[in-house]
Amino acid sequence: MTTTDHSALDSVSLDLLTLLDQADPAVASLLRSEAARQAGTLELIASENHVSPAVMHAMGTWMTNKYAEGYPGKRYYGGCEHHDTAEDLARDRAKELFGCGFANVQPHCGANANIAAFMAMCAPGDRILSLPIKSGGHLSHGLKPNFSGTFYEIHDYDVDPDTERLDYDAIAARAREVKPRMIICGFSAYPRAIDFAAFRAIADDVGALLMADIAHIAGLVAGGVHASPFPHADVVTTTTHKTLRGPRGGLILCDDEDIAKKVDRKVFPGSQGGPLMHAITAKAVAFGEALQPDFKQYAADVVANAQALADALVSHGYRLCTGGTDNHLLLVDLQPRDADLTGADAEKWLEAAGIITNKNGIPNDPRPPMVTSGLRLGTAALTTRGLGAADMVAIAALLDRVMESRGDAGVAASVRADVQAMCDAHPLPH
Ligand code: DSN
Repeated sequence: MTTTDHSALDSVSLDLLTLLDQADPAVASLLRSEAARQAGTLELIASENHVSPAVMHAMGTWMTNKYAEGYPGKRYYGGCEHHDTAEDLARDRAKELFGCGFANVQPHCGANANIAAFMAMCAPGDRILSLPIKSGGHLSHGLKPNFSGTFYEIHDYDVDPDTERLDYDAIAARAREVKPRMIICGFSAYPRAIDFAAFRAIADDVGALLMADIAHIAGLVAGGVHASPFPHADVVTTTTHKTLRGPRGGLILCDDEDIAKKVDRKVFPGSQGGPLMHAITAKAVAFGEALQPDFKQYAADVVANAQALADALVSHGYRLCTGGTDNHLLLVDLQPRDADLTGADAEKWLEAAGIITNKNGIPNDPRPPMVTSGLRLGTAALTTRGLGAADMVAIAALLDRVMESRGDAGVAASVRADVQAMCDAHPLPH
């Protein structure tokens, strides 16, 4: 799709753009450009996806006009009748999806969900044991400038330096040394399955609470292709927009009634004001979609595509951290293929060819975070567009052509044409 070709847009989007052409041409123009960018590029960022038109348009409705501080039935504002219904729908669907007794759908994002979960489970200064960002963790699990690193005493566990996988015996030993109040599992750049039962055993051994941040794998858990953190974790946080394919936002889940009460208090009034009711409404729509039988097939296809992409990249001579993947993401170590190739270069060269990725540190990366020696790839968005295993083999070849040429402009243009053809054959959801 070019900036003037709207054949792949749904009718609501077309109406919106017509409206904005009059109301705000500058915004209409940038939205057209962004729609065209998404339609005409291959999205391999592991934390991104393409929502359905139903989810997208549920975000932009009358629900954005309302203050609804509080919770259904207990609001600080009048006129919340339909907002109560929307929030109850979202909560009930989230509970059904993840098989748990409690859901708070108000966190504005994953980091906010984590702030509220920390506040519910720990006191400032408590010891936390988590995987650092340099080894695949998330900044809200303890990075110094983040709230987590500022207000809590953070201790690290790490992946095994040889296998790059979690070593549960080593984590158990570390937990015995640190004696944390809470252990965090769930990661941003870890391509292997997480053994939540093993983490529970480690937590029980030292009397710690267990928090699982399943932001990346939530859709795989909902789709039944990754083990559930329930009944093992005391509290579960997630975003709603990655493999779960909902609107941007956060979600907190648990089973324990006392923890549930604390979570509600720490989301509102503890760390947020008015909930984003338009986003909550769209979460309800997305959870409804994830409860449909075809979402299980989607989740299985995401994992199958990641494995096909992994195998194809290995056949081109790339080394994958941990040797492969069990989930939706791969972490490519670029160094063995080309010692001078950085993640930053790869990201830039691939973008010029229409392939969108992100540079990512690998375990023990000698390069700084804005450079890196790694590239993180994910298959959630491509799978939404209906690309399959054969396409993953073709995409691996395109990635290699760009990398092999070290960003040559002619090669980028030729790959760009192949990317466009693939995109034209697989339009965005519409
Ligand atoms: N920034 C997200 C990611 O890309 O993994 C995590 O919040």
